[in-house]
Amino acid sequence: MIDYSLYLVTDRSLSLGRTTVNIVRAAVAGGVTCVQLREKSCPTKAFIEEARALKALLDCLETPIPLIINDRLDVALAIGANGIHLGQSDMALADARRLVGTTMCIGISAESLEDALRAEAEGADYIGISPVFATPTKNDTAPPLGLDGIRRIRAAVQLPLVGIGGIHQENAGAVIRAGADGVAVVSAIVSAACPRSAASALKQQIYSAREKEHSPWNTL
Ligand code: TZP
Ligand code: MG
Repeated sequence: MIDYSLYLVTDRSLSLGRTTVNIVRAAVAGGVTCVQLREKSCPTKAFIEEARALKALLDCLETPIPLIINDRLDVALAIGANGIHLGQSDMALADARRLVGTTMCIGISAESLEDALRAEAEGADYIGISPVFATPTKNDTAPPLGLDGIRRIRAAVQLPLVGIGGIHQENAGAVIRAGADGVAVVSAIVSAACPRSAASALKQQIYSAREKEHSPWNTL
């Protein structure tokens, strides 16, 4: 069972010249629980080499951390990734499932309640609620779903939910309190001066939001 609590999505163009491997190493030291390698314009060979290096790094941690590949099922299969993440215009979930069986988890980006219900019915393993807030990191997103969107999807879907889009230290707790199981971030970690402390601060927000949610004094 994957821990989606603090889910790092990489972006080399926002990493301020630092390598993705170094960013990931620092981020996991700070408490990231899951990593998605997202490469939008990397040649296939270099993508596979990078994915393999990350997989080796994450596998040999005391508590190994899963590596999920964005979009490219061929890369995920080549390196034996733990999962694949698919958007609404990527490969259909049923086709991906036929290719990977149950050897990999499949995450689906949902831009609406209907997307989330369909992903659950078709056998996704988790859902990325995309985007929660407006973000300059991705320029082709659907309109933000907001915290209300998370609440609506939470009420209708049993799968693990991970919010993504415009999430940082100040709003991560609200995303969890709205019903997400985890938060996925790009710039809040990869563009941070210190990715390790950024991850650690986010993790603290997530855990303290969960504690408050389960506290007998919580009347919200
Ligand atoms: N998918 C939906 S929004 C997004 C992705 C990859 C980008 C999120 O980036 P940031 O910097 O965490 O807002
Ligand atoms: Mg995609």
